[in-house]
Amino acid sequence: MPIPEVSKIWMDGKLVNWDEAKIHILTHGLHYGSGVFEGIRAYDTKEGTAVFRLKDHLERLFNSAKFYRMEIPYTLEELTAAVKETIKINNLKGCYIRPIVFRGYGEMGLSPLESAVCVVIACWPWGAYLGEEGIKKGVTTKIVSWQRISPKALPTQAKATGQYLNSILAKIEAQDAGADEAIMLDWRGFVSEGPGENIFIVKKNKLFTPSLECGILAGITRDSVIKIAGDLKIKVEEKNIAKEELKSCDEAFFTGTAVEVAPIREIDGKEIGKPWPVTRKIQDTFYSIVKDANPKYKNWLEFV
Ligand code: PY5
Repeated sequence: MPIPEVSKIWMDGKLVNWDEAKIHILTHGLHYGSGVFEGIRAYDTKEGTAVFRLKDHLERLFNSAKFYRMEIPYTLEELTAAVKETIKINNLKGCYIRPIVFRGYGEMGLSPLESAVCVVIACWPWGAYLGEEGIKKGVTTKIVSWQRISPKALPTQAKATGQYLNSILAKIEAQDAGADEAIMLDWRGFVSEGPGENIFIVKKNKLFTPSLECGILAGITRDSVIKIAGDLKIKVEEKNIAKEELKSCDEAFFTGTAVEVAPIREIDGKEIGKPWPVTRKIQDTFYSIVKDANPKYKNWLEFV
């Protein structure tokens, strides 16, 4: 689906017209994937537009940048203000926000240190990543043959653009098999995550999710779900999950900013989960936070 155009994009401190938000073809980040980014959502809550866990996302952006020795030439407070400004200027209520920090035009060698660090913030309206149907009726998945990048090859906790080639291959393999989304195993064969989302399974009313050593991105939605489950008195364990445990679970669901909380309906052609009693409890609480500004979790909302 094409990106719905809005009016302005924030580029290195200036608001530029959507059509003029361009970079040089010899940008380092384009050639080598030397960039880091975030995916954030703002929601049209009943108390106004609010960005979900903005500070946590921006902190992760700064942390990702550190791995690649990129010094972001703005403070966290400045980027917070820039995100809000970009939402406001575009008259957006609920939207997806994509800050990206990348090595710009300068050198063509692999050493990135001489290339400028560029910062861009774009936002646009973006519906459910795996479709509204997916949120309601669950998504189909395939356990793909591509392994999730190993923490020995790349810092898996960094959200870096180049790392997403791994996710792209996984996504294509799943789509070719007719599935909505991929599930990747880690370098040891344990369950890791989806191309752009974390995974949880439910077994006997308890939640299990791969631990950080499984090469996953430390998702902010994952963290939110762990806290929500705790409040709902549902036990959560982070551990190594074998492929067989995944396939024989009672329920499973994805979490992520783009995907939100999406039940899994099928794994490798086998139906699972319906009617997702535990998943629905988590999902309902999540949406009560982001849509109705559930007072208990209000500190997760940054009002614009
Ligand atoms: N794992 C990977 C590899 C991700 O890319 C993402 C987020 C997550 C997990 C979930 O993290 P969080 O809950 O912090 O969002 N993916 C991006 C997103 O905006 C990009 C998806 C296309 O959801």
